[in-house]
Amino acid sequence: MTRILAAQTPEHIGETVTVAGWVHRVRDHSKVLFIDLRDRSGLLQVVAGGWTPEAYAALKECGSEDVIEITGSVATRPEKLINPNIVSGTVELQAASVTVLNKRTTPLPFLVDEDTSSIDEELRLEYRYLDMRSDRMRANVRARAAMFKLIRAFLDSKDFTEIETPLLSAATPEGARDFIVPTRAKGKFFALPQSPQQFKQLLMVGGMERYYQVAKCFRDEDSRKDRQPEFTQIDMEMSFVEQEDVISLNEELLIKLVTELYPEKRIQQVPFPRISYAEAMEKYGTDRPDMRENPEDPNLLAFCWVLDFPFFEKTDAGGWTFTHNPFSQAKPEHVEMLMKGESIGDILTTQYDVALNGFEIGGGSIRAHRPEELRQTFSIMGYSDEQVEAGFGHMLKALTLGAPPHGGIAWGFDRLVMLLQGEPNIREVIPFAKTGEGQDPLMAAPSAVTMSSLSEVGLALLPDKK
Ligand code: AMO
Repeated sequence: MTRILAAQTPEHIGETVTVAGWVHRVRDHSKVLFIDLRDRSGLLQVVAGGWTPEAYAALKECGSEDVIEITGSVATRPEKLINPNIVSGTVELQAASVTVLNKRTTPLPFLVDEDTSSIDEELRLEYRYLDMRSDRMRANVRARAAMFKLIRAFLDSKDFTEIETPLLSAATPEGARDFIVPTRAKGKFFALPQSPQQFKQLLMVGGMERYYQVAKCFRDEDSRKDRQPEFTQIDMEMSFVEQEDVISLNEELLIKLVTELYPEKRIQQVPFPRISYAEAMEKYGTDRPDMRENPEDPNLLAFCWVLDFPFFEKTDAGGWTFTHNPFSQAKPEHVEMLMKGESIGDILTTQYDVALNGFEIGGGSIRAHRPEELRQTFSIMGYSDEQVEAGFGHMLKALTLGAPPHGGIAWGFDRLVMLLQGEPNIREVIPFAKTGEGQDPLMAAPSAVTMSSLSEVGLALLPDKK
């Protein structure tokens, strides 16, 4: 018989149906046995007793998290036994036959019929597939999917094209350390992308005009509550736009996301307030201000845009480096300063960041689409012509072959999900997250490789430092 879901059982009152799922809880009232069966739709109460001795005996053998299939008839519950807290609370299934599809034979490392947030996190990550059976974790995983769906529908409706860019490629500067991938071409390495920055700009040169991607990014930096070595961006780029176009499109999308998926939440101010970097630093002491009137309110969302960032900052060695993105354009009124290399510390960039409740959830800029501006940015940072050519010659060349004005943004998707789901860190909303130390306890990664794998890629390990 075709399987139906727990949530569908109220549509089948009086009928014989088959359901399948996990044993969530067993309540043994000596002569009557109740089992809460869990499937992807929720819970169903199953009952067996002396009137169906075989089903009763089979269910009596079942323990938490066994996977079972049950055929039985759907009966309405008396008014006073209706349970409004479960999807099938108006009915119960009277079991006639039970098949055990997979018996759980290992002791459960923790219970999943209750919230797991107080369980040791490393243990939860090692057994993430169990952790995910708990309500909260399942809701977090599904929230990501609901958001992807809405974001894709919105961007598709605005004539964007979803395009994948390579994971194996050359390094692009985003300010963190790269994860490098050795190859069989001895001494040659790929770098995993810190972001699709260069590719999305090249897509604009390629005439795609409006690109987006759910992009995996890799940054070898210390993890924090809002940082993982591997994370997800909603990345986009548009041609023939100015700062205002990118900001207003993203604001529209963020508002739509909240109103449709989180109707219980309130956005403090629409349009989102805008604040300059200088003012944010002065008033809030940070470039990702928490503007909430009442930080105690879990349903209050205070978005804001932070603008007018300095393009460059001093390095420890006394030179200059970019604050956000070397591919950005200076603010139009500061392009001349950039080109003359004057008052470098005062040059502002077209960078815009979007912050939410004190977290930076996205950032982008209008890009330098004229090669001489990009070249000048690298020269201010002290790159020699040879270094620029070697590192960015491909970008500079592309900008000489008909590059439209363009700009874009990337959202830190995991951070946004964390804030909307009310979680304290991004690991809670990443299906298979790494620990705070950047380890994956489930797959035991990173891990050693054999000497022969190393020698195939021309590597040998240095001896341990004494
Ligand atoms: P940026 O480096 O600001 O910009 O990254 C965009 C957003 O990604 C999020 N983020 C992270 N989330 C989790 N873990 C991390 N380690 C991590 N690092 C960054 C932040 C951040 O705002 N290419 C540019 C975008 C552009 O200019 O279009 C970029 O990557 O929320």
